[in-house]
Amino acid sequence: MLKQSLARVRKGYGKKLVSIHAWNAWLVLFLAISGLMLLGAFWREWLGEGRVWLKWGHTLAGLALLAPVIYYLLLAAKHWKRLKGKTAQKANVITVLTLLFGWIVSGIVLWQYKAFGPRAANAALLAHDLFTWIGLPIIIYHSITRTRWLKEPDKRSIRPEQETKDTAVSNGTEKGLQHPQPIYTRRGFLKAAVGAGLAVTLGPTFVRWMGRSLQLPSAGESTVANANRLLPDPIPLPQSSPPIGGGAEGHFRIYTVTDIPSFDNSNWFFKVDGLVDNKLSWNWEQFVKLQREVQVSDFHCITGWSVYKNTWEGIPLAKLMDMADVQSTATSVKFYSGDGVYTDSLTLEQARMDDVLVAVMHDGKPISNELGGPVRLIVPQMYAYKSVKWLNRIELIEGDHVGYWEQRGYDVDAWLPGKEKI
Ligand SMILES: Nc1nc2c(c(=O)[nH]1)N[C@H]1C(S)=C(S)[C@@H](COP(=O)(O)O)O[C@H]1N2
Ligand SMILES: [Mo]
Repeated sequence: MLKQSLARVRKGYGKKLVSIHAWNAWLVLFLAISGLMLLGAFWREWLGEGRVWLKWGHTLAGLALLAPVIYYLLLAAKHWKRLKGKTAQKANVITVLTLLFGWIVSGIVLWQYKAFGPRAANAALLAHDLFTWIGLPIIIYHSITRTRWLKEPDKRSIRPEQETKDTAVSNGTEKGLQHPQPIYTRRGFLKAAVGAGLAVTLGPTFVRWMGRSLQLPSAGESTVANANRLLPDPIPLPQSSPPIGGGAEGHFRIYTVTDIPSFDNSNWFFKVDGLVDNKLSWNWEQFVKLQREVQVSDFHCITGWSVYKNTWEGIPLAKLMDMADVQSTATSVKFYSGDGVYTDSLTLEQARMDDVLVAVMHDGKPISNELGGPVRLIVPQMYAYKSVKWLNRIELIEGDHVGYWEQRGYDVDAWLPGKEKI
């Protein structure tokens, strides 16, 4: 009697482990694919605003991952006992728990980036990426080795019931030797995982690798290449070259919502118009003659990366506004990108902050087309989605304009934590 009921309890517990494992596996698969898609520049262009939804899905799935993890932890003591002597499987459990813990904690910091601030978000992004590059191969390896274990049920640590060869044989069928229940789902899972995983990871990486390897050997340094052809080159001020900030620390991830545009003297212009008494328009030769200033500032993206100590050289936005003679009815400044799609805005008061810069040079060099050159906006006290790349038009307007990413879910309040909101 006692033996029987014990067996029943064990059986129920084994089933629980199997379903925890299955849930965990599917969630991790979804998280891996969506995470890699969020990371890849290739998908960023391809997804467009779908990216915001994907990011939400990724965040929600990450939070949902807490359920199987907590459920497992409740059963862990029991499972651990059953793994007595099975060192490899114990190591596997610890590895998986460490990975999940690392992903979840860093993921929560990235999700709540404003509460934690840029420094913590930088560390969390690094950890999140690191866990991914270490964890993904481990998980792929684990899935593949498990297919081998399928054929040897004794070696598996998670089973719906404590099946032994004896009972299987006593079933009288050969099938009984294998594991009838989870084998199909696991096979299906594996096929989906390997297929989708390979397509998503290798596809775009391969495409990018191809693109890069056909260009410069040092294409990792994205600032080297500049497809813009604008002459004459701007001559850096002494504070820019060598840069008074000592050179930027960190790497820009290249973001765009269109193909990356490039410009030359024939198609580049810059305008200030709208509610102004004095509409302004320049071509490149005229624009490089405008008097510039130099500033050192940090640059923070809400996805967790930052570039510190950038030495930017450009024209303070307030100066351009003064030159244009802003009318009293104007309340906001709208910024247009030469990509034809991206826009953003600041209130008049924000636009007049003395560190808002229409930048032409970075660390003493022209801003490359990939990084938004020849001219991009820099708003150091706000998250970088305000820093419109390929800026070519400034319009003074009455009322608000909701920018590209703000229309798609980014906070209208882009202020960095700790900045005084005006
Ligand atoms: N035209 C344009 N400007 C843009 C963006 C964009 O996609 N298109 N992305 C914004 C975001 S979210 C960030 S973090 C920075 C990234 O700048 P980078 O590509 O030079 O690293 O540019 C901002 N300005
Ligand atoms: Mo960003």
